[in-house]
Amino acid sequence: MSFAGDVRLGLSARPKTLASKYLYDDLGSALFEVICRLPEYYLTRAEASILQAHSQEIIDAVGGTMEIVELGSGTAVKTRLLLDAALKRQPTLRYRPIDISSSAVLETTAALNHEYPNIHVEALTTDYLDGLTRLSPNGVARRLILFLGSNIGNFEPYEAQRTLDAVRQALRPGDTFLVGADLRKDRATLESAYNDSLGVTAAFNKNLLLRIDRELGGHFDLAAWSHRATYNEAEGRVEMHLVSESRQEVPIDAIGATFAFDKNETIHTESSYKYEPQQIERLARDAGFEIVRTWSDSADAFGSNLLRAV
Ligand code: AVI
Repeated sequence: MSFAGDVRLGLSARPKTLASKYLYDDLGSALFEVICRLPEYYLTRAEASILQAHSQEIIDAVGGTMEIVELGSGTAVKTRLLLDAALKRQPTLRYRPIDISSSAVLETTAALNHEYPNIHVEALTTDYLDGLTRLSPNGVARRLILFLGSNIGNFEPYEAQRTLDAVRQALRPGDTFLVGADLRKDRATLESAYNDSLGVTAAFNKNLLLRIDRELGGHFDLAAWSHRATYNEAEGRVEMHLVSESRQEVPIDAIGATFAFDKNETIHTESSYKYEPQQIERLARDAGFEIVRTWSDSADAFGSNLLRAV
């Protein structure tokens, strides 16, 4: 479905909703990079601290000669820690990032080719599910698939299960999957991570309206909208919403329609699920994995789970 088609459907639905994947245009991706550096947004630092302390242990637990596939294209520190650890065990390495964004894939490929003469980067520009079916056979090497950053948390539970099933299909028994997941914790910590004091997360959220204005000829007035992120404890997820500050009507030229919003009506723009360890275990088991080991940071905020295909 196109952006215009999804916007038409989402703004016609009750309650109104827009898919979180649309948060990541160039400006949205740049804002997300900033979010990862905010004092309140503990996720990135927690996962980086786990990988800083345990990359070699993780790679040793994978065992054998391996190739590494990543869902998303990790330009950042975290992936490099694992690549470095793998290169301590083998002289060369094939690394296959899968990302829908061609600019992200190109940047990663260029940077890694420049820095690591012993890494052969073979990028796939497509969505995860398609990319997983298009991986070529990996000979005798073990395959390690990475899914970092708690990106799994932005999937609805059924989508998370479907992704794990697809990952399992791309692996042979004995191959491994490293998945990072943010853990359930107190409301105050969670809500402050998504309501930072600089207002970057608010800008990240509101950029979705700007994107509709830019790409679809929308007429959203940003001053009439505010950002809200709350922990829905029953569902175990932080929800991001855009809240209409007044009763208003917004035309979107490319859709040829006008959408009406009541005062305080919201558009649900993202869910970020927080996991209990047993939920990860169940997801893993149902997809045909066993948990080799879970590493967490000193505050037990985040888990890095190494799963092995059975
Ligand atoms: C990318 N993803 C794991 C982030 C999260 O925490 O759910 C996206 C994000 N949304 C607001 N802040 C960060």
